[in-house]
Amino acid sequence: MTDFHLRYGTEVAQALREQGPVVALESTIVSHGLPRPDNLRVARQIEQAVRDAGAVPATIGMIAGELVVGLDDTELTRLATADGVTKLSVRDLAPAAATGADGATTVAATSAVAATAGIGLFATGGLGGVHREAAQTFDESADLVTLARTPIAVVCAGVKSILDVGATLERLETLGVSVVGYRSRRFPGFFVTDSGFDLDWSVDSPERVADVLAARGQHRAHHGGLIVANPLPTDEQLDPDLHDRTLTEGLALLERDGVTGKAVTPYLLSHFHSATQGASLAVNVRIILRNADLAARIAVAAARRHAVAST
Ligand code: PSU
Ligand code: MN
Repeated sequence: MTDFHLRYGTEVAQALREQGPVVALESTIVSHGLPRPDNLRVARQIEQAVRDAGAVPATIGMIAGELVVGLDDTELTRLATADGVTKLSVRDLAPAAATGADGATTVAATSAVAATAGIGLFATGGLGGVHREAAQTFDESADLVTLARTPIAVVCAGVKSILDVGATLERLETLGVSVVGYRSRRFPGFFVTDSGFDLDWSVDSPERVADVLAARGQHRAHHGGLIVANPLPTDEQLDPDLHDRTLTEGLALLERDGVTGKAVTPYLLSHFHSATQGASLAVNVRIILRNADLAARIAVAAARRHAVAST
């Protein structure tokens, strides 16, 4: 992944020059994943969570055809509030750049751009994955295949529970993407703490994650991503019964309205937020803030390690 023209925010450019801790953030959760007007406030809070933990946030998105690593507040506001902001996966970057579009980058596109920029950590809410009807629809997020070839660590609360979690984990195995639980041997279920699936690996501090990253850097055969799966504490999750009811309902509505393709994820998330009267939104925000904090602490540990190694 090279050759995109990138414009850097001033603070991000400086941090990268100094090899300081930087955390990439995606913009699709802002434009398409969270309802207005909360989305802009939350986008700012996510950046603040990264700063509070000692790293520099680099929210990535496209402004008038230009990919920006480290959107400023005006640009962030534009992606959060303007009409006609396109959801950009990796395959959309070239056509969007050529047509001068405003766009928000998904996990896939953000990972690709961040890795090109030399950023090793990325925080989001939940990854895309294999959809429940994938055996018929072939709907599998480009997040998975992109992580297979992109050297980046993504801190997330697993994959959205709207997906087929078991199939997603199988695909991650096939694609060679490492998955480690943060202080847990269970794969998180995004809104809920436990997806019901086991993990082979668990790490219990930012320093130990930095160890994994350093080990991976020494294995040149492994160029893919690392997923750091950070579950919500059980007392902060969405009530699992409410979750299951809302999901069943949402999947039925999806079929009724004939929603397919890239509209599926935003549709289901927005159903959750309205059907739970904001309860899922509060949980979603907690997830992202916790992940931003953990990613920043890992970035700090990795930068410290690097500084020690080069003295
Ligand atoms: N997780 C969330 N909210 C989101 C997304 C993930 O909690 O809005 C977005 C991410 O940008 C992810 C994308 O990359 O949804 C996946 O979309 P798709 O399934 O169309 O690949
Ligand atoms: Mn899809």
